[in-house]
Amino acid sequence: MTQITVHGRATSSNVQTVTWCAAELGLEVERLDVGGAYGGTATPEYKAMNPNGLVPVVEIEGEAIFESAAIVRCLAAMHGDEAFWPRDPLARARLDKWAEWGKVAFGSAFLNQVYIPLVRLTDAQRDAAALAKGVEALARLVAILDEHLAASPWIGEKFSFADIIVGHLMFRLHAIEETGELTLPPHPNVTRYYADLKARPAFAEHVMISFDSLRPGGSGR
Ligand SMILES: N[C@@H](CCC(=O)N[C@@H](CS)C(=O)NCC(=O)O)C(=O)O
Repeated sequence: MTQITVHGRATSSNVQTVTWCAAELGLEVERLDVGGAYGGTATPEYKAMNPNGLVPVVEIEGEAIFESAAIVRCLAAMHGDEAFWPRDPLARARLDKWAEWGKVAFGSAFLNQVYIPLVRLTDAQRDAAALAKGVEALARLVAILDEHLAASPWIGEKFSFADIIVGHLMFRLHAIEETGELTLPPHPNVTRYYADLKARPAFAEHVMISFDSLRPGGSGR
C-alpha cells in the first residue's frame, strides 16, 4: 500500500479533499497538524515545499506537491481505476470540466463570497451588501449543479475524482443551510447528491468535521 504524508489541519476543506481522496483509493495517510493555529507554514522547510505557506502539502514518493486539486488528480492518476480516473482524455475531460468548475467557479464563489464572510468573520467585519451579492451568485451556480445532477447520479455516471473536488464543498454548504445562516432556492438534486456522499464512510470520516473551531473566538485548529 502507498504511504503518503499530508501536511495540513483536518478542519481545512482543501486538506479534506486530499485525505478523502486517499481514503477512497485505499491509501495509507500520515497527516500532520499544520496551518491555522497550529502554525508551521512559515518555516523555511515548509516554504521550500509550498512557497505560498498554505495547506495542504502532500509528500508522495519523496516529492512535495501543493494545490489540493493537483494532488487529487495525481493520486487519481496513480491509483484510480478507469471509473475514478478515465485514461481516455475526452472521457476524463467530461468529468474534469466539472472538477475545474467546482474549484474555480463554484468553490471560489462559495468559499470566498459566502462561507468565509458568514462563518469566519465577525458581524462587524462582514460586508452585508457584498455577502448578498455573493449569495445571489452562489444561487446561480447551485442551480447549474442542480440541473446537472438531475440527469446524473454523480458528477459522471460513476463516482470519480470530480466528485471529490466538487463534493467536499457539499458539507459546508448544507451545514450552513441547516443552521439557517444561508438560505438558497430549493436544490433537490444537490441535496440528494449530498445524501449519497454522506453515505460514503470516507466522506463522513474526512469531510464531515465540525468547522466551529474556525469561527471567531474559536481555537483556529
Ligand atoms: N488553492 C489552494 C488553497 C489552499 C488554501 O487556501 N489553504 C488554506 C486552508 S483551506 C490555508 O492554508 N489557510 C491558512 C492556514 O490554514 O494556515 C489549494 O487548493 O490547495
